[in-house]
Amino acid sequence: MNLNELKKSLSRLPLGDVRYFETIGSTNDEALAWAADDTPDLSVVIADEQTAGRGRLNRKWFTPRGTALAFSIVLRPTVDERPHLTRIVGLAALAVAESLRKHGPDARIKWPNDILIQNRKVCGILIESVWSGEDVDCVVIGVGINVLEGSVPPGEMLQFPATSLEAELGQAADRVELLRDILASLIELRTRLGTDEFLKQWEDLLALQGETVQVETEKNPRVTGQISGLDPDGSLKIRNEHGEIVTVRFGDVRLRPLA
Ligand code: BT5
Repeated sequence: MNLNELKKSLSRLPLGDVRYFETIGSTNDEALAWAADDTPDLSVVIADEQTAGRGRLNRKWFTPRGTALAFSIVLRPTVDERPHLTRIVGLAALAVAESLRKHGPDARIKWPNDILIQNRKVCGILIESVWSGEDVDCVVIGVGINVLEGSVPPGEMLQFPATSLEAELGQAADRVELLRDILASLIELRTRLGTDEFLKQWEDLLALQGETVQVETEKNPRVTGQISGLDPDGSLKIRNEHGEIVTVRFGDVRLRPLA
């Protein structure tokens, strides 16, 4: 992977600017700094290695050299998109899941921000927003995908089982092609961000449907039940043991199958 190859492969997409690093702390940090310098909508930062990759709540994201796809997109929401900001995590998750499904594996979205194959995490998404008063200035979408087996962290680092595309496909996917597919898919899905069709597409790809799951959030008590769908704002609806619908809002949510 290098900047020339990336620019060539991405040249037909209506992107802002593209930056590539062989090694970097975190592509999200770079994108946030770049966004403060007025970089245009759909600018992308890609790195071959991250030495300080971040998950939510500053958890670590493992990105060893040459094994993974790690990138961040600077999105500048339009006025029409602003009422739907909570759907942006769905936009990113759908773009990744749909692109991975073209390669074969049954990729599904573990709400809100993980992509699973065979119930193992193959991708994590980190969304960070920058506000100017009441208005959102930009949203940085960070995506980390385990491509080669070497990208999967050691078991003691994991709260949830992990996998890679190589392990699931029996061969490595081309990282540059995968990136192009994801960006193309995101650009197309974005035109439908506020529609019912978008919500339905997101719902259809949710993982763990039909299974009993447990959801823990920082603020709310633990909820056990089955996934029943999404609210229009993208919140998760769970039908609990009493048959009541409990809505789980975004935040630090931990969703897991109750084995
Ligand atoms: C996430 O957080 O899953 C979001 C990860 C986002 C990473 C991308 S890479 C490009 C961009 N730049 C960044 O600095 N970040 C973004 P969370 O749901 O909090 O999950 C973090 C947890 O996943 C960790 O505590 C580990 O248990 C586990 N983990 C770390 N690295 C992993 C990997 N490569 N594959 C699977 N699980 C991993």
